Amino acid sequence: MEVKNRIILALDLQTIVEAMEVVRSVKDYVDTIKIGYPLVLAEGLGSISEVKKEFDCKIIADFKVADIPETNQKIANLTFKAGADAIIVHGFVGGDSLQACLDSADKYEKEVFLLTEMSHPGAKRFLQPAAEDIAQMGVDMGLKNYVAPSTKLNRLEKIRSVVGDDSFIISPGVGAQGGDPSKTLEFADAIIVGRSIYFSKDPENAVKSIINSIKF
Ligand code: OMP
Repeated sequence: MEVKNRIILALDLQTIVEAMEVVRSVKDYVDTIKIGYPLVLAEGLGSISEVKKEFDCKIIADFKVADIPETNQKIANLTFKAGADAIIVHGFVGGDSLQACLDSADKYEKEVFLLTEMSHPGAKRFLQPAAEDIAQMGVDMGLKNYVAPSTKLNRLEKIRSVVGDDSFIISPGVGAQGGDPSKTLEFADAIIVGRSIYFSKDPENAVKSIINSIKF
């Protein structure tokens, strides 16, 4: 997936009006937007197509899908039908559950991102010990897209070594959770940024200063 300026906006606002306002102010710099439960549960699945139609951007649906294969497939089908270009899927539920999402993505010609390890401190207990195995499962199943944390650079580096340089890693946790854009981009292909942009008084300026801080 091509990501303009290597920045993905996490649009975790809870009204479509606020969400549209933020996207409008950053649209010259950002062409890939992650929409997840906060906006969709507040405003409906239609938010995906609304944002996409207005700004002609790519949408990654962050539904962290983690169910049995049959349910995963329904979730993925509905998500792609709603206009998402990609979906984020958990790996800890196993290969059959992941495969169901890959099958759906194939059918709709869309993409799957596999979540390996997470950015928050609590992920250390259960997810961290399994993360490399999850990433390896992705490699074995031919997956190209991964999510790995910017807040734990040694772990991000490790995941990169498992999935290889040809894989595409997007990395959340930059800004509000303490991750650094430049350091993250040494190992990731794009950063995911939410609050530092949408809570800024001037989102356009916030994006510009992140771009300026990135040593390409
Ligand atoms: P901010 O912390 O506001 O920049 O937002 C980070 C975004 O990335 C939120 O939408 C999180 O749900 C998401 N995220 C993480 O923060 N950590 C992860 O490990 C994984 C994700 C994700 O899958 O996007």
